[in-house]
Amino acid sequence: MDTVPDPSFTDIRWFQSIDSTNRYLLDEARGGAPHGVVAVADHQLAGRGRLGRRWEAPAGSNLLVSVLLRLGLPPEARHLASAVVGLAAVDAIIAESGVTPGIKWPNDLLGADGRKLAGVLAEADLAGPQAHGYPPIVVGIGINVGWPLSDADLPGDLVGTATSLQQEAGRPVDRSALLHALLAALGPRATSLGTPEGRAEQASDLRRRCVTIGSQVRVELAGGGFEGMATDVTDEGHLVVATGSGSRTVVAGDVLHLRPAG
Ligand code: BT5
Repeated sequence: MDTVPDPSFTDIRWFQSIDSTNRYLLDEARGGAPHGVVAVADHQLAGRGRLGRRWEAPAGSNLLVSVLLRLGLPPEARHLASAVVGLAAVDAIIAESGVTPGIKWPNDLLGADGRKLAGVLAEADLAGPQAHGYPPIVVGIGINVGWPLSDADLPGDLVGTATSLQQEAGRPVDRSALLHALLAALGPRATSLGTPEGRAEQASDLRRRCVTIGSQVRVELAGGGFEGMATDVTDEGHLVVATGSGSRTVVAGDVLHLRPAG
């Protein structure tokens, strides 16, 4: 049987320097850009994390990439849009470096000892113009490829918390090969979000990779936090946490691993 090439993620715009690849694609989306546009940067002047935090990466060292998604995704399953980018990154990292990262819910990729290897930021413009039928979701991922090489590279607040593929694999990893492997893995994963069966499959992959399940966690929410044992990820990609007073499902929030699984 002939294989049909997936047309997604072939419009790759690579910048030497830009403020933020997420900001760029959100603006492009407002101008009507279609599903599948990719922005990559050698250096970001204002790389952003969640909740106004900063994403650090020296010029030319790490993979900084965002994708514009327009998916027929029910609003309650929106978390899966960022999950498939994390899952595609795991696929690519395994293929290109031999390292197998775990996923910390909602979206961090962790090295073997729990240090952060990558972070994902999803930003939706649900009120913006719905060009091409679906609202835009921009998902950006920063993967530490060549930086940090050791704790000596890190600013004080990140010492002991961040790692890189080069540290984990013990050899340099090619950023461009990693990007192409990520986009190749993302095509079919993003397409599968269009059906309930496909979404269940992606949620199942997330469950398999998620090292938060089985961990004692503290969940930080806008109005306060709570502690419990993370027990599952739902088919919408939400985290289930067992507490002394019953099970709670977390749709969005920051999670701290108090005692890791196993
Ligand atoms: C994230 O936020 O982890 C999302 C990071 C997304 C970055 C990508 S790069 C391409 C695209 N364009 C953008 O502008 N952003 C996206 P969060 O969970 O809030 O984590 C941020 C926190 O991680 C910071 O406050 C630091 O403590 C820490 N951090 C910053 N840079 C790091 C790095 N390179 N490695 C590990 N930890 C880092």
